[in-house]
Amino acid sequence: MTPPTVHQEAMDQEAVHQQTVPAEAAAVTLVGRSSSVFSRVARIFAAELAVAHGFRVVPDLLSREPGDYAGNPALRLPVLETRQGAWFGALSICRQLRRLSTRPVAVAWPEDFDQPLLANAQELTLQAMATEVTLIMNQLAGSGESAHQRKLEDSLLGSLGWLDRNVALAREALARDALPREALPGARWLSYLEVTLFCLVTHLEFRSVVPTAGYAQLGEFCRDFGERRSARDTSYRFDT
Ligand SMILES: N[C@@H](CCC(=O)N[C@@H](CS)C(=O)NCC(=O)O)C(=O)O
Repeated sequence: MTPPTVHQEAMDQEAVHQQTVPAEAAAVTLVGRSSSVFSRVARIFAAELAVAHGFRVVPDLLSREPGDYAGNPALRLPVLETRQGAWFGALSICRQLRRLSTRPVAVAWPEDFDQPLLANAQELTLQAMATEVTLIMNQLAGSGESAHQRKLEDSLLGSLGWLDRNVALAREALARDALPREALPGARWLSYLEVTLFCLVTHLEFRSVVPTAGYAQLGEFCRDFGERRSARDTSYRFDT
């Protein structure tokens, strides 16, 4: 069976958002920022999985008070507050959102990747996100130029180049091996890889960290993934 087109998928997403959510999910609060790359990963998962949640903004990224990060001693966001307790970090949050959801959504997680192409795509995406955060935080804190700063920039550009060369193949492999979409008639699917990659590339644009126009394949991927309602509804913006 031919996988649904992006347009069909976008229509499916309308249905996702209309679905009633479990009562337990109403007591869920995401602590993050609308401008944060890792927070957007969690927000997209929550939208795709139709998990209702509150949103609380962390006002100051330079705060050294764990209480400002819902108790996360690593002083990082996002955090998901639930009746069970607080979940630190985007991956754990997305897994918990999956557990809270009643939507029949097939999800490919990082540990599902048993071939180097997909495993490396995931690793380079997550590392690029972490590197980008460090570059932004250095800028925010007013740290000057250093050899390490230049290495971080090389790392980010090298990873983006690799991802641009491999994103099309990786998506094919994802659909064929990790998330056989043709075997999921009428179902929805989601991969941590695609969500994180989309959040990364669009965040690099949003924060003007590096020019992204030269990464044609990544641009094409973002246009395609960006048609999902979950992506449209979570555009980056600075909280007031
Ligand atoms: N491992 C964490 C990383 C989260 C992260 O780095 N978040 C950024 C915001 S997007 C942050 O808290 N930055 C503050 C800092 O670096 O001090 C995750 O996967 O969620």
